[in-house]
Amino acid sequence: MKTILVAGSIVLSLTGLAGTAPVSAGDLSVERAWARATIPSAKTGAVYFTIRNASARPDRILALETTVAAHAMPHQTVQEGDVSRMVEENSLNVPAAGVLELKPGGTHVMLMDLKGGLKPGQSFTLNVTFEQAGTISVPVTVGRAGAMGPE
Ligand SMILES: [Cu+2]
Repeated sequence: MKTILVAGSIVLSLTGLAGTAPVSAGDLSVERAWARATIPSAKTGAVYFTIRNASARPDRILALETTVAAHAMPHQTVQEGDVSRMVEENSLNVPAAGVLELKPGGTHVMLMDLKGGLKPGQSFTLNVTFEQAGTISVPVTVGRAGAMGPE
């Protein structure tokens, strides 16, 4: 009986990770890709993920594209006293042999002109084009509104 319970919990945890499995191209891998749920009429949303670069050369994001929004662009959250605002970044750099982490309150991919909002449990593809590694199709899982990480 004990054995069966243990096996059951392993299956559950594997299913939970399925939506955020790493995808890679060349020396880059993208993992833990997620977005926050929005209300159905929302026009903007945010996507977060972690990029690992195994190469001795830096890389950078040149373009972002998805079917759920008209535009996707890199944004940075800037804190000025008590006020935080978002500014567009021209490109996102992935350091040589390093990690670029997109997370709430920091760097993120802004989705503009969403086509019907983002629902919890929904998944969609974000195509991320890098200067060196080429295009990676990243599966994104939508978590709760206000979530601080992938579930
Ligand atoms: Cu933003």
